[in-house]
Amino acid sequence: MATNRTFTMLKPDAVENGNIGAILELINTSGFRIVAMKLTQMSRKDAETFYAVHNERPFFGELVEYMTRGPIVAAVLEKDNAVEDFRTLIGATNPAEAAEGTIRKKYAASIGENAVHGSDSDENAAIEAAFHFAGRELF
Ligand code: FUP
Repeated sequence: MATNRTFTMLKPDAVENGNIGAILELINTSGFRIVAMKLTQMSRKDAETFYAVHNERPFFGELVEYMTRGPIVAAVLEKDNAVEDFRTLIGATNPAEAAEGTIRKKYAASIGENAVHGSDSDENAAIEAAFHFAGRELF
């Protein structure tokens, strides 16, 4: 059964470029409720664990460097059909292929530095939310 929550990170480039407010505005006006949120920084071990599925890929080292180089905003979002609708809102992994109006089209520089993360399944949304938040931090 589909759940109504997804997990997102506003990645280091989005924070560095001053885009936290604009991205949260888009998230809110697109109908998502913020259930949990914090500014935090991933350690190397955190990033290697979070992205373990990619650890054989050629870009893994750069991905870990990027995701650990500065603070991120981690958040849990709620909406009907949250995972799929949020993937639509963020756009394609490669911003060059992202649709007009999507977060990555507006704010991402490249496939490697693409401003925002969105869970790709209900199962991963639950795993990723639990990676960053304790149950009592969810509202
Ligand atoms: P997405 O689910 O859209 O965030 O994309 P993936 O899970 O496929 O990739 C996770 C992250 O790995 C991306 F956000 C950026 C990085 N990546 C690259 O740097 N190069 C690639 O070719 C694919 C992904």
